[in-house]
Amino acid sequence: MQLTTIKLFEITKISFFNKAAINRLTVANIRSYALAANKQTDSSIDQSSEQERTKSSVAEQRLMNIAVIGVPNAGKSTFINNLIQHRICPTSSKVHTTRDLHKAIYTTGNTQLIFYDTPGLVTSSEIKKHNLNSSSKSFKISAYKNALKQADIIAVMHDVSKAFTRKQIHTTVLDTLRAYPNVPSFLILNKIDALKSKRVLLELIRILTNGTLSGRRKLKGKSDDANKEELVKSVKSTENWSHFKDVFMVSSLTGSGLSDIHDYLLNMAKPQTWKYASDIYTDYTPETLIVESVRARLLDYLPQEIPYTLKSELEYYNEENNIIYASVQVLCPTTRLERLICGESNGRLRQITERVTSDLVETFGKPISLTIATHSQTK
Ligand SMILES: Nc1nc2c(ncn2[C@@H]2O[C@H](COP(=O)(O)OP(=O)(O)OP(=O)(O)O)[C@@H](O)[C@H]2O)c(=O)[nH]1
Ligand SMILES: [Mg+2]
Repeated sequence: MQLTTIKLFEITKISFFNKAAINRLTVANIRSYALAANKQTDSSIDQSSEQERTKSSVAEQRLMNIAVIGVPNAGKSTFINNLIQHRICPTSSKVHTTRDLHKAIYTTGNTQLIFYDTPGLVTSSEIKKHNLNSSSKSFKISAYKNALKQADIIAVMHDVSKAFTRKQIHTTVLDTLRAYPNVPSFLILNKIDALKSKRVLLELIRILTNGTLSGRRKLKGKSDDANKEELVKSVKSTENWSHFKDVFMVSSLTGSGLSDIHDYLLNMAKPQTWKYASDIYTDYTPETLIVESVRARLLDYLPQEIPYTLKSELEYYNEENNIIYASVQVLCPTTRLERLICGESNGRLRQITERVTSDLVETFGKPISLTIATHSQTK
């Protein structure tokens, strides 16, 4: 293939203020581009039929606002990306990947679904541990409030892979549900692929819904009065939530069970004018998406708390002939950390740059030439 003759990597080192060095790694990721180009040819047919399908008169339009909430790392962003089959929300294996309220907009047929990807709520000790700024907690709470004010329904994402926490809906999530009693909610048991036995799921549903679904307690072999008494007791001693409308069991990673939620949400959408044009898929600017995608992969590739000490900033952004050119600078507190990020012969930085580039090709559906530059603030 002709494209293979094009140079894949270009690494230059330049000096910076005598003391520090900026280490640059550019990846014009031709392989991802070729993949995307193939995908685009295949999907160009889909896109034109999609456009036909999304030509919907205002009178027929339906809308649904879905706030996706849960503790950090529960899989909220992965869930949204895989449900709508478009990488819009940056994800990573570490907590606090999503830092701000972010909308993913999905339009199909006459229906628009707006997903509010929220940052996981945190306690004060977590703020300290992950080097989040002191206003993070109130900032996150206000992001939650904004999402919930707009929401027609709340999707509670619950990670069932963690044995220590899976029997309890986190107090921050319960507090949020209590604060918005009029907004219906449903529970998503996520990461079921990580369970050795699925038998535990039925018991978990019973525990997490306090034995109820839509407030109806299902107690076999008891009189109505006994049932009522139990229900009152359970609401009083509530450890979990008695008012979920529905429960789904999914693996957001493999996609198992997601089509049921897709159809469920489409069916529930109410007649209402769309908030966005059918070709808009996010409220983030491309610049923010690029910086957040770099940050997410730094979280993935670097050990423990190190990535939380880094700051990523956009240096350059331009789009020419349908190709995105972008440069992101990663500020490292010490040269030791800078060396760690770059790895031997810049190997790690190259891997990170390649990975972010391929993420962004999926996001934008067009080629991107990305430079990641590191800059250490001290010697
Ligand atoms: N095994 C498994 N892993 C999953 C699943 N869903 C998400 N993950 C992983 O869980 C990690 C966290 O996923 P995210 O989508 O970033 O989680 P989040 O809830 O958005 O996290 P924050 O943005 O930090 O609040 C990633 O490594 C995902 O690959 C799943 O169904 N199964
Ligand atoms: Mg997230």
